[in-house]
Amino acid sequence: MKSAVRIAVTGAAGQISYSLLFRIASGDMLGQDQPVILHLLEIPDGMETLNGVVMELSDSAFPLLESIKIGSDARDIFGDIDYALLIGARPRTLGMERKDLLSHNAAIFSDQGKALDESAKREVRVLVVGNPANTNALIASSNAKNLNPIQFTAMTRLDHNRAIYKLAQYLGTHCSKIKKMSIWGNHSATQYPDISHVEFSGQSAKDLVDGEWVKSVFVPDVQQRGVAIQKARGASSAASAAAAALDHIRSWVNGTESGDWTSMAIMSNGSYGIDDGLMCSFPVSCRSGKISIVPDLALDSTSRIRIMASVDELKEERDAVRHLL
Ligand code: NAX
Repeated sequence: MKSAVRIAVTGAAGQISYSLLFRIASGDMLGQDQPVILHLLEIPDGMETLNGVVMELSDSAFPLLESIKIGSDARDIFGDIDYALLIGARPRTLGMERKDLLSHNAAIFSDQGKALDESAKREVRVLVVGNPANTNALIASSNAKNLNPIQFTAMTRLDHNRAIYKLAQYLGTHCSKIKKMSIWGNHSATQYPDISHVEFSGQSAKDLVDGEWVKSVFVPDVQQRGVAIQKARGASSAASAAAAALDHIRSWVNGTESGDWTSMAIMSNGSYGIDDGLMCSFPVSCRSGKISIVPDLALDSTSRIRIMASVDELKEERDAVRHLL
């Protein structure tokens, strides 16, 4: 057996965590030979609920779950961790402006970035899920002065998986047959799900789909899928978000399959004309724990316009929190 790794999860009493924690503990994230120690962060108001979650985790008697630590002090909870899944965030409440949401969460993620810098292992890998995820990841990374920005990512894997499902359904095939989907930009309604490079059974998907369907059904439905789920369930996506978080970490650690790639928001290095230093979603491949933006993809003018519209939103978000960077 390997020695245990320490995984911090914030917002541990929330909806996403309620699905995620049990799957991490059962080996779905890092494999059946990898024991885990959970470090769970909640705000004081969430501690009672978290105690209940810990009881259920304990009662599951997971063979891989070595121990659980809980608390409200990020510096303590992030001590010596190998992974940080930053899920906890202030939700947008009725009447709250986007800029208010940004500033509430900016304060949380600047503090958590500093706490990671002070307490986590030097090679910690960070996934930000809490919204606005891209900008929260940018803030956390900027405040972790001694950690490399490449250790920080934000989640667009749920959008990626949604796009795969939508296209597979249209083509009458299974999700596993769809390769090289891309999500560009922000994890928001401006994101650009891009089928330009998708391969399906050795063929280019672009040649098999109606351009009008892509424009008026595929793109808006993927962009608005979260809202559709919220309406149907009366609550936002939780289990599928947890599944996407597991996929994200697995791809990062184990690598993307040859002949395929995935989507992650990572720090831009100027690729595709996207400003250096923005936390933007790109098609990426992972090898030996390293994430690389897929190079040299041809982008038509429609794709460029859509990508840049989302990048403009990322710039606005960055400018609104510049004092914290
Ligand atoms: P919940 O409201 O169920 O849970 C959030 C939890 O975070 C609560 O228990 C709260 O007490 C805790 N929390 C708040 N501030 C905290 C802090 N400073 N430190 C530690 N814990 C804190 O939300 P849930 O449905 O679990 O969603 C969590 C976040 O994920 C939200 O911001 C949501 O918008 C975002 N999402 C992001 C997705 C993505 O693809 N990137 C998709 C799903 C989801 O919408």
